[in-house]
This record gives sequence, structure tokens and C-alpha cells, in this order.
Amino acid sequence: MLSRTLFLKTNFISSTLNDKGGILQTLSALQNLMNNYATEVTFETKPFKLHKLESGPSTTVTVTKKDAMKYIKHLLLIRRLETAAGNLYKEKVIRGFCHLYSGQVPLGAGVAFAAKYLGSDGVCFSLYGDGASNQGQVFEAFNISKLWDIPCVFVCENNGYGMGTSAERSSASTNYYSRGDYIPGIWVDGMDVLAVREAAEFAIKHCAEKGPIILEMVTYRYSGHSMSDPGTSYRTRDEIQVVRQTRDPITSFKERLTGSELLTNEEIKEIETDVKKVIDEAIKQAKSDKEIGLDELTADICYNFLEKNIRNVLPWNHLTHKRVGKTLNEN
Ligand SMILES: Cc1ncc(C[n+]2csc(CCOP(=O)(O)OP(=O)(O)O)c2C)c(N)n1
Ligand SMILES: [Mg+2]
Repeated sequence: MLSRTLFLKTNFISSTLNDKGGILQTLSALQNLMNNYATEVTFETKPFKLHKLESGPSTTVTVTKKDAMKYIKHLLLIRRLETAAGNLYKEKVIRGFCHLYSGQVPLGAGVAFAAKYLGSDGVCFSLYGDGASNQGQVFEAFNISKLWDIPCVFVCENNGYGMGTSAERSSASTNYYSRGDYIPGIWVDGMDVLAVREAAEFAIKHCAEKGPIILEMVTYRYSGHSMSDPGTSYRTRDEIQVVRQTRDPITSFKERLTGSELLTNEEIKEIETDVKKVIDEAIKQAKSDKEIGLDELTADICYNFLEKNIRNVLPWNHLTHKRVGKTLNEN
């Protein structure tokens, strides 16, 4: 499954021994190496399945210690934030609807078209679920994207259910990676962090040269579709438990990192403590901040708002756009 890049250590040891820096320095460098374990590791990802492609992403992937720490931190942050949002909704602190995230397929194709039209080298990722994949708008977006070879990566997150309906009951074909017909596709184990990274990199390169591509990321959701879906009426608690125990992307990634000695248990614990602190502080701040004004309802919709007015309930009673926060690229 995995192979440690021992050559790195060997190179480092021989250069340390050759630099005549003294035995103490060499010993301390060796001690550091033993403490720090490997600096990068090569793994085998889960296999990919290909549609209309002669070759796919590499199943041999190398991850550096720095990247591994970044990935595990992001994964933990996302999970903790989503869990916190869910809990705050249940406590009635977050009101209204609470869907934990969403996407629009034709809009993504439009953004990708703009990148091609403006010659910006940009690529757009457009994400949708297995449930959404059966809508007509998805096939319209597929058609125009391939017709004009638009650099769009369509990502179907196949978590087995569209709200409470299983993929088998809603989709005539559950091979979502081949449902673009004339668009190449890749089946990816979405629970394998490094397979996802590799497939994403492959897709970016592919679509810059050859147009759109579909990535089917096979995954699972532990919670319901939204807060009004308890998530247990259409599947057994056992099913959820089995996925948690055997396929969880964070648990399996952690096991890979410690098993290959890229990270120690202590280093992971440290990241977990940091993440917990970040989310706890964010919750505290969100709870103590005063409620934002109604005028912020129309704030920061676009970076460069070209239209003067925003449509309101009545056409003559329009709203105006306002800038409050900084955009990501300004930070
Ligand atoms: C254009 C549109 N049609 C229908 C709906 C109603 N709707 C909300 S979620 C959903 C199914 C979503 O399934 P999936 O994409 O697999 O998401 P998951 O349930 O896995 O979170 C539907 C049909 C909608 N929100 N928008
Ligand atoms: Mg789904």
C-alpha cells in the first residue's frame, strides 16, 4: 500500500556526515530525523475507473509532511465547523434553513466559459450531487461545455442518496462518471484524500487542453440532506456506523500518515487541539456579536457589482448593493 521515501533520509545522513560539522551535530541531526520521521511519503491511491480516457491520474502519489499537515488541518476544520453549524441549528442559534453547502451546475459552466472567452487560463469546478445529476439543466450544461470545449470540471458527489431517495431508486445509471456520454469521466474514491487531490490535478490539466471532464467522487453523508431530514428513515443506523468505521476519510488519512511515519500521533493531536480552539473561538464570537443589520442582506453579492439595483419583492421598490467585507483575493 505505501512506500516510504527512504532515499531522502539516506541523502541527508550522508551529506551530514560529509560536512565535517562534528559528531555532535550529526547525532543531533539524526535525532531530529528520528523525531520528525519522514519528510515525504509515497502512497498508492484507490484505483480509478475511466470513461473515454486512455490514461487517468497516477495512482502513485507523494505527499510532503507540510502538505499532510495542511490537509489534515483543513479536513478537521471543515468537519468541526459543519458539526458546530449543525449543533447551533439544533440549539436554535442558527435560524431558518441550514443546508451545509450547495452548488449550481450551469452557473459553473458559465464561469468556465468566461475564463475561456477572456483567455484567463482559469478552470471552474462545478459541484452537484447524485440527486441533482438527473436534472435536465445538468445535461444542457454538459452539451454546451463539450460543444465549445469549455474548461469546466463537473464534480458529481455521489453519496448514495438524493435527500431520502437512494441512487439506485433515482438514477437509471449510477455510473455518474460516464453520464456525460461524449465527455470523459473518472470514477474516484472520494474518501481517499490523495486520490481526490490527484484526480483534481489531472482534471485541471485535462480541461485546459481538451475541454470538460466529469469526476464522480464516491462518498457518504453521515447527516441528513438538511436539518429537516433526520437521515435515518431511509437507511439503517448500522449502515452509517459501518461507513464511519471502515471508510471515514479523516480516520483513514490519519492512519496512513501515522502508519507511514509522516506524522506522529502527537502532531495530529496538536492539530486537533488547534482546530478545536479555532472553532470554539469562532462560535463564542458569533454568539456574542450583535445581530447584523438588515441592510447587510444585500451586501457583498458580487465583487464588482455592475447593475445599479437589486430586484426586490416589488419591482419599483428596489434594493441597492453594498460592500462590507473584503473579497478573498484582497485578503
Ligand atoms: C433546481 C432544483 N430542483 C429541485 C430542488 C429540490 N431538491 C433539493 S435537494 C434535492 C436532491 C439533492 O440530492 P443530492 O444532490 O444527491 O444531495 P444530497 O441529498 O446528497 O445532499 C432536490 C431535488 C432544488 N433545490 N433545486
Ligand atoms: Mg446525494
